[in-house]
Amino acid sequence: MAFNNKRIPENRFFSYFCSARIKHFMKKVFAVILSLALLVSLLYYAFFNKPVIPNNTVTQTKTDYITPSVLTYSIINTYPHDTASFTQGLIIYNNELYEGTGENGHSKLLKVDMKTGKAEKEIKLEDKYFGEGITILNDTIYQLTWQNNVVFAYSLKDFKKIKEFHLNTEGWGITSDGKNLIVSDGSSNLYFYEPSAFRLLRTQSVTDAGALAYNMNELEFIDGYIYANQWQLPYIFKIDPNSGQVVGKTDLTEIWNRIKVKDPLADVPNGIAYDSASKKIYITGKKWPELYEIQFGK
Ligand SMILES: [Ca+2]
Repeated sequence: MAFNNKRIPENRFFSYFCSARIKHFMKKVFAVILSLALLVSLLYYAFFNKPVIPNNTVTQTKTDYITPSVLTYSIINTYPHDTASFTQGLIIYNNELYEGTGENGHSKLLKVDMKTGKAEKEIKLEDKYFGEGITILNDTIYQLTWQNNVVFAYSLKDFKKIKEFHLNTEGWGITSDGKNLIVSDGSSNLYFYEPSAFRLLRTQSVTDAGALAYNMNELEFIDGYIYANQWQLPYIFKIDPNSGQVVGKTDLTEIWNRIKVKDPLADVPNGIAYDSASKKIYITGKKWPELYEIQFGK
């Protein structure tokens, strides 16, 4: 029979059967070994494998930084403010209010009667200059310009220009710690200058909860700290001048909203002045119709 001719001989059939069983058995053994190897590897990595750190590698450690406290404030008094003034600098010196304003063609240095908001004395800058922050140290008024790289120094009594200094950066805000001048340029840096030659002494970066703080604008030195408006935002930073850390933050949103209702053309908050004799603090903004005496809470 054709069928019989194709039958596997018994010895060959036995050999084939055994071979198939061995293959099947070997596959099982291999699968078990593979599973065990995988399990051992996982256990090893889980319990014994630690990262190897070379001796000269500095591990990343958490930087010690201060989380700024919330500085509340209350309005003590309200005064009129000239809405033509694009306020860039505000200072009280010998119980008198001085203001520096910006915009090409409108930049001024003013002595202002706080009760009326009117200028008692003023000079206008040449149209090419965009005025910025002002401060007064030893009866000399310093006025920054934005991108003109010039700082003007005036005599306090008659606003007569007595010096000009070159500034490498943009000029935004300026204040004094009673010895040196401190300047902001809209970046995260504060620059400390020796006043007689406007020589740069040091640069201090400012950090807010460990991150660089940007757009610091008008400045005021109050009892050992630098206060700074943050441009386009409602915040005033309280900065430790030695570490550059923001230690406190005030949110002027409520007062800014109030101003915008009074005058839709009112621009950003900008302007902090401190009367060290009376311990009074004043704030205003660009083209704001009002200037406020405020008191910080704790
Ligand atoms: Ca100021």
